[in-house]
Amino acid sequence: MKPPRKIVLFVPSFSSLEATAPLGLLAIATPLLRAGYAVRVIDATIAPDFRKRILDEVKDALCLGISLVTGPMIRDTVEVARAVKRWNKDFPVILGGWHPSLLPGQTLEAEYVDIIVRGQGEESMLEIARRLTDGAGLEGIPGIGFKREGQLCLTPERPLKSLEQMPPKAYQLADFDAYERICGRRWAMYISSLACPFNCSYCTNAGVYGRKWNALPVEQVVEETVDLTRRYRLELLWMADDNFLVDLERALKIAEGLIRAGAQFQWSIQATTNLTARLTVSELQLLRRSGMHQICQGIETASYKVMKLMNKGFQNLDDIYQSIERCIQADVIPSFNIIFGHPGEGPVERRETVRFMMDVCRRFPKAEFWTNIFTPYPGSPIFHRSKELGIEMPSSLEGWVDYFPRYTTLPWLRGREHQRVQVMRDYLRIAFDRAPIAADRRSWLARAVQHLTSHPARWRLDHDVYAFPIELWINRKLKNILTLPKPNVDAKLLEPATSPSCA
Ligand code: B12
Ligand code: SF4
Repeated sequence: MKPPRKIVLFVPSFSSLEATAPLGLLAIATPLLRAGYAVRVIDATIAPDFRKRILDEVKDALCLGISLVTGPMIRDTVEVARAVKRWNKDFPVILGGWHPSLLPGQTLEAEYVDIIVRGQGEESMLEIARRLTDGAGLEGIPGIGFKREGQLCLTPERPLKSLEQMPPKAYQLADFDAYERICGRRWAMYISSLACPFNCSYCTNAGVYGRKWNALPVEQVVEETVDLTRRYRLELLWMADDNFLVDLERALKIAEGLIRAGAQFQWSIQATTNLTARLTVSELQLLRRSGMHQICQGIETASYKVMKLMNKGFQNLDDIYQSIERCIQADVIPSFNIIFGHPGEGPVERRETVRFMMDVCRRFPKAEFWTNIFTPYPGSPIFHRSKELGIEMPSSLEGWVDYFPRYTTLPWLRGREHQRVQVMRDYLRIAFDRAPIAADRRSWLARAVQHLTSHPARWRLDHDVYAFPIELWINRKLKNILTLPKPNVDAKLLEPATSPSCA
């Protein structure tokens, strides 16, 4: 009997309503399709019956590939892999993506994992598929790990390829109608450059991409993005590049190209604060005219002491203020990420950050902030200090399920202080309005309550008082009354309950 030529690819839910096609799987699908394999992509976000579908699809398939990052995605990964192994213990289960790339050995140790792929997966996955088809061993394929007679074998790293050398992603496999039903907006991610020249303490980027920034040519970006948005009627593209503005001239040329091509879509980027601060108002206006409406920047802290500890010496608050002013003038939303609880951040430094956020939001109501709690990821520069910091590393793949920046507890931020930070984060959420990618489906009543509660929330944040958080309670009650679509894995449900009486 001929070996099957179908490959099933699964991506667990991202715990987010901001649903769109998983680029990692679309990337590895192209070489497989070109080699004549049939590819089924099953995304838990849009397929509530994903367990059943996977078990149906694997019956006449060659292998199952799963894409995952550290955190709650591991829960579905383990469940699905175990279920497949119960059906057929010899059916190959392959894990790829950031978690297996950063912790290859430990991931491969799981009894339900046969193969892991480290780093870029396009060529590795194809080579694995070919060997499985031929019934051959996996020796000699760089960048993978597999088991041989119960022993773990990790092959040497696969040299990184530039983005230009990679095939286009198989967007045709994505069911954009289904994503739109969940998210309320029709959008996709697009990658125009790879890696980042910086090396922030908490970031895993350098661990995988080695700070070797490289980018697609301007013409290709313009052509592909215009085609993609027209073909699938997308209203928004999120450039998931780690740092879109590394080459400013290129960024401006992309904007010019999109204007010339009559592009009709909105797009947003991620970039560091220092590179964003280089943009003049007229450059920002050019980008805005081309559709770029938002720049997401990881400021992470407003304390210079913590910035230094984060390896973010390139940031300057005065520059950031001026840059926000220019963005607003050009009608570009400056959006910022904040990390609370980085080692070295105590209550004093946290207050500096909250005061900065309050000041920015009052002066520039269009600016927005998103907050997280520091999560020490394997592969990040700070991770080698985990022992000294008292962080216990989970000893198995399953142990990483709860590693999630929304509710991480740390040896120096736990108990009442952790609860206090969580309540503070909730107040920051209601104090100022922010626009997520997902369509805003709140009723007028929910909006009105948010508006009303924003005033006491601001007072609390100004005075650092979070006891008896009645406004949060009202907001939550309302959310429960109003039926909102829920992602399959709602990380919010995993959050430890916040005590109503923390001060
Ligand atoms: C877009 C994105 C998101 C989106 C995802 C939207 C979506 N629908 O896919 C959103 C906003 C939801 C998100 C959320 C989070 N993210 Co995120 N995200 C990214 C980002 C910027 C791009 C990912 C991407 O699509 N890349 C492009 C594709 C082509 O690359 P890729 O996924 O790496 O895939 C390649 C390889 O990994 C491999 N591969 C991938 N899957 C598979 C599967 C198989 C079988 C094989 C063989 C190979 C393979 O081959 C691919 C092609 O080379 C990355 C940073 C980055 N540079 O990748 C961070 C990143 C993945 N995110 C990260 C984090 C930490 C998070 C959050 C925890 C953030 C938060 N504060 O909550 C959450 C986690 C959500 C969850 N599920 O648990 C970290 C992950 C670190 C880690 N240890 O896993 C990254 C790496 C950022 C960073 N530099 O630290 N994220
Ligand atoms: S956090 Fe952002 S700026 Fe810092 S290294 Fe990672 S991708 Fe680069």
